[in-house]
Amino acid sequence: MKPADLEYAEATIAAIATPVGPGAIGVIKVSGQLSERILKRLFEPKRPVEEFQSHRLYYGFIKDPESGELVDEVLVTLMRKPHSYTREDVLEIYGHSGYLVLTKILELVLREGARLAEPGEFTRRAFLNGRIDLSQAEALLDLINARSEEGLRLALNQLKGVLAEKIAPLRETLLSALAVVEVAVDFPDEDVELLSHYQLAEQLERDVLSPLEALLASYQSGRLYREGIAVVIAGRPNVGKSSLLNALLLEERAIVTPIPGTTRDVIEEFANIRGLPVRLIDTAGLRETEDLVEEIGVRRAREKIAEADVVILLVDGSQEPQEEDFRLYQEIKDRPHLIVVNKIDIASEETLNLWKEAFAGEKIIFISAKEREGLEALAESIFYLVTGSRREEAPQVAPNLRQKMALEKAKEAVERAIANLKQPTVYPELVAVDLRDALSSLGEITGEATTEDLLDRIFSNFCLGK
Ligand SMILES: Nc1nc2c(ncn2[C@@H]2O[C@H](COP(=O)(O)OP(=O)(O)OP(=O)(O)O)[C@@H](O)[C@H]2O)c(=O)[nH]1
Ligand SMILES: [Mg+2]
Repeated sequence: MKPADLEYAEATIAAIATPVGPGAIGVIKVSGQLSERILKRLFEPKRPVEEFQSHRLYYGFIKDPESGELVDEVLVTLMRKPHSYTREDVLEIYGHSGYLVLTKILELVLREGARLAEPGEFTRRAFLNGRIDLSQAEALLDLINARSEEGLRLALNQLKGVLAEKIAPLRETLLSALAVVEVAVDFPDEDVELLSHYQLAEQLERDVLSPLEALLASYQSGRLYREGIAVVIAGRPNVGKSSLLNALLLEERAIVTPIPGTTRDVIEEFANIRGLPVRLIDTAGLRETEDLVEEIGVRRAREKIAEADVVILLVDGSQEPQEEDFRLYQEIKDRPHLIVVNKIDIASEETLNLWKEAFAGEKIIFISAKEREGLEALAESIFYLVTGSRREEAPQVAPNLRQKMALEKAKEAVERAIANLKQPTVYPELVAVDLRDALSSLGEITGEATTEDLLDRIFSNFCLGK
């Protein structure tokens, strides 16, 4: 939020809340104390209304109060505080979607005293007014951006407050430990040790440190489901990379021809592999080339390989292994990779055996992109390569990067407290500092302890009208 003054923060805000373009309905959202006045000024109900009731739909027209011009036929609803998204009075106007109509209504709303909302400002108010915690606000973003069923499930869990629920008992334990330590600080001469230092350290280990470690572990697997993974298909020209991309996508996305060097740029599309959002990347066939365009394509392909979570080295099973295949293998062998032998529908037993020998010790998957054979096995191998185990399921919660960093800070502080408590001479002041650090780091996750900067950073990722 730019101007930090109160007036700015308390102003009535408005935005178009639906994607602008031709569609069935478009929604204008208004939040703040002017909502009802704006409604009364702009809305002409079909049947006279004495007093607008909360959460009721009214049918009528939006009319410019100055010119008397009719702007749109609409439904409106007023949601009185605190029973609304932002916990302020919220007005929603459902008009016909169309750029001109919606901007016209928005202009009228602004003329009546509202100001344009910033991205995420409605949600920010929901947070500032205590309706949701910060992790729930972030979950809304995840929800909107979810690319897979699992990602959606994780976002919904977080929206329900699962992460905050898991953190609450940790805070409780830290607070009671802090109370014990502070008694020792305040009454150094009293010999009332409620818990021995060692017991306190053990309690922190059991009730705070290990749950923190478990949450941190869920970051890694959660990230896979939330953000997805990048899988690059690499290989010599003409081995069937684009065919494989199309087969996995179930659509003819990339051009396929028998001419080597068909693909000259990087092609990326999202696919879903066992609930994992996967960015599939088809690349230019890797070879030495005189062609400038192709050469740039080859360079881009190498960049993509460097960033990939998984590299598929695709080879042509209908031909014998070639020098170039081995050179490429050297390039990718230190990255998470799969050797995939294509065109088994036209390959002879002999050449397939040559490939088995050539890559003995490697996991080899045999497929035919053309006949769509072996694709299940390939999907399975990709899944296990990134999730690391056969049994791994998506975790219940998946902290995002910001939350993970706060968890790490909390963990380090708790570790310091534990180490201090295990010293022969314990300085309770020092332990108290560490415990308070841990508490404030955990507070950052749910938003008990935040800064304007942090809020700006988080909410600016939202779209307008959210
Ligand atoms: N028989 C058979 N032919 C295949 C298979 N996969 C691809 N092809 C054929 O191989 C040729 C090259 O396929 P592409 O998918 O364009 O190969 P590419 O690796 O993308 O080639 P570049 O973009 O030039 O590097 C085309 O004629 C495909 O029809 C397969 O599984 N079996
Ligand atoms: Mg291609």
